[in-house]
Amino acid sequence: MVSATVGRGAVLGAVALSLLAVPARAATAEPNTPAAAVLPAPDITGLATVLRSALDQGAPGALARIDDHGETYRVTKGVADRGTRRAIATADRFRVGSVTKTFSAVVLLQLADEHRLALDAPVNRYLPGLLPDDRITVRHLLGHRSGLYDYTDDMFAKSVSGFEAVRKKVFTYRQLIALSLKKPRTNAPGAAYSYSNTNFVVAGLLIEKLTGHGVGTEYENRIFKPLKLRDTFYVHPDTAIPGRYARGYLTADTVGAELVDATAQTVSWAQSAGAVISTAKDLNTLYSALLGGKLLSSAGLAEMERFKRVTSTTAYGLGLRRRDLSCGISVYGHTGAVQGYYTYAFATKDGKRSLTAVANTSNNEKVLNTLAGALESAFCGKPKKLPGSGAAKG
Ligand code: REY
Repeated sequence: MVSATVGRGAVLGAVALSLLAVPARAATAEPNTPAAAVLPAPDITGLATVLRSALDQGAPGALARIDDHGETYRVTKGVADRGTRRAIATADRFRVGSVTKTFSAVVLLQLADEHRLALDAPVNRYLPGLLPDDRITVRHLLGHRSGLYDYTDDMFAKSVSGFEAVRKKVFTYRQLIALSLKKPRTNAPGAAYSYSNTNFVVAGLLIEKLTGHGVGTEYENRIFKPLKLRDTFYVHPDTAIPGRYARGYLTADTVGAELVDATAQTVSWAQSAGAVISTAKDLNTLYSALLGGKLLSSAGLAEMERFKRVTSTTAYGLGLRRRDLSCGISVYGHTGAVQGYYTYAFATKDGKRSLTAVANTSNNEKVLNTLAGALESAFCGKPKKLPGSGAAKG
């Protein structure tokens, strides 16, 4: 059930894999990381170990794909389907969760590029009376600084029963926003970062208001089609993933309880905050194109990349995360957590190396934290030997 593939589909063992690591290529140094003049070769053996650990911690399957300057690395472990035991494949589609937020931010930043939207204008200018505070701007939404309470905190306080209560429901954006507004704001507009799906639900409503189209149409015309993302879909409120996909398994809150097959759902509780379906290849293409300047003007991309620190190793721009890795390299992308799927999709600043790693379970912090190790393997390469433990000099 274990397979690891490199390049154009050869199936190789772990030993052969380590011999095949491509030589390090020169890459643009990150402005904030002068030591990172050369991007280390990806550590494919390390990546396989990360995915194996995710399985040991409860994920039925895990996949990773790296696209690096035209070279592709694929690693998989475990199954796409616990019933049939079909092995998971890197081409399997899955629910990307909040990676959707990058798609929504790109649409709004393109509208800003087209002078149809001002980032610092109050949301209420475009949607009169929607929000209870005229000071909340579009930029606050996209940077999670509006203070709008995240209604999913209540909705999924109990993971399985919360999910079952909404899996077939169809919400309007306004119904979701009303759920948020029942609760006090978490901070004054602009005062602090507080991650909230509500921000990107308002973003969806704004896209609809400004364009006269649903977000699916705008994603399609502005992103899916131009980038030829043929495995990327927005099917809301359909509950099925089209074509070949990995099934997603939600971990119950009770230790030892059976996993819940969460594959079929409307994802209406998230919509423009989390309902896109895609593949590892397409997400790598998305971030390569975005960071390579193919989706936004350079001014628009610069707005997206105005990062504000969240933790010592993470920062948030506009619908875009930054993670600062142990080797001093920073990567840019988004994470996703929707019932049954965890996703990490990140790329280097120039977009020339990208990684998507997925586990087909969720509500399992161990798996989530383990999967973050895929970023280290993909972008930092093999861990450096400790001084004194070999030939490497400290
Ligand atoms: C929703 C609950 C998490 C997931 C969320 N996802 O905000 C957005 C994202 C779209 O960031 C669920 N967790 C799980 C629970 C926790 O139910 N009690 O892990 O499947 O991607």
